[in-house]
Amino acid sequence: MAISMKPSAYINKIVMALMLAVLLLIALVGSRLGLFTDLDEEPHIREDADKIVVGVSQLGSESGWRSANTESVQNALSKQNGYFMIFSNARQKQENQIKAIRSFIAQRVDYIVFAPVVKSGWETVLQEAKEAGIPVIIMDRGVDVADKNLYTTFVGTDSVEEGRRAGVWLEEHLKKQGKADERINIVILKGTEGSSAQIGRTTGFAMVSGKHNNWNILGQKYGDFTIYKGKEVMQDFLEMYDDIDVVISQNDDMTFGAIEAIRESGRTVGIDGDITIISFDAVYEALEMVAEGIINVDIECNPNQGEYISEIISLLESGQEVEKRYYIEEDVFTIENVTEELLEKRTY
Ligand code: GYE
Repeated sequence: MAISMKPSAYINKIVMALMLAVLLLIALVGSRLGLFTDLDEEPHIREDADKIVVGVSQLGSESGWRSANTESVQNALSKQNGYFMIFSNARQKQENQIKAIRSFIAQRVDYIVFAPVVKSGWETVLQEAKEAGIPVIIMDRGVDVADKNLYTTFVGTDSVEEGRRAGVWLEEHLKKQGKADERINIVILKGTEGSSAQIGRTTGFAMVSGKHNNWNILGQKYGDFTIYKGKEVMQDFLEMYDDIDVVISQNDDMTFGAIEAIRESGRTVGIDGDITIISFDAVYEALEMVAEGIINVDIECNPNQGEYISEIISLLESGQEVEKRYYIEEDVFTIENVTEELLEKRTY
């Protein structure tokens, strides 16, 4: 007796056979296109064999300056310029940066660029990059390592010099006002604890303030380079001291917050105000406030570091030597030199 199949079982068999055929086809086409290779292994080699692969670890997005810095790097290391960039934002955490750098090493990038959130604690991961033979370009903030061969070069700003410039400006300002010998009460809003920008600016300013016994530093607190923290710290200072003459705020974002707090307390700022404001960075909005006499002086810190990085990579690509350190040119802005023309050119 012939075994006859039920119609539904028959259909099931046909469907299975069809599915198998489709899977086989996908496998065939997929392997031709290289879709099934292990993604952890050299993901860039296939698509971007002709590009220079750069892993960039940015420390966060705390300030206007930082956004401009990120944009500068992204513009310089673009596809059109021959780069394949892998970008990672560490959100202010050193452990995130270490993880990102390790993943760049695992992906065997050609270069690593990173802006270290703090100065110390990089030896191990830099050693790993060195052993993998990957050149490391440190951007913006510095690192504190005994063996300078752990990285290839540094591109950034001289934060000690920036701090010193703030001190020198105050010295001259007080002289002009005939207050060189008066007691001057100062508060300092410091950036991220342990960052080279904070340490450098504090050290540079102290080099000048240390020479003046009449400069009385009432307090110094960390404001993390953010508007929010800057305002909070300034509110604390205003509650504690009612005779503040000068605010040194280590970046523009904290300055914006501090000015808000001062105004809310009923006091005034700037050239004709109760409190002298010294800021750092010189982003567009802050320069407008300098032009209006709200901020007395802004010590420039230049975030346009991307071009320098791509130039350094070009040198390294052609086997040339690079310097150990590149400082970017910077200015000091007061109401005297913030012109319409300068504001028009300012892109950040
Ligand atoms: O001044 C500040 C930023 O590291 C120089 O970091 C940089 C500083 C900059 O958040 O705005």
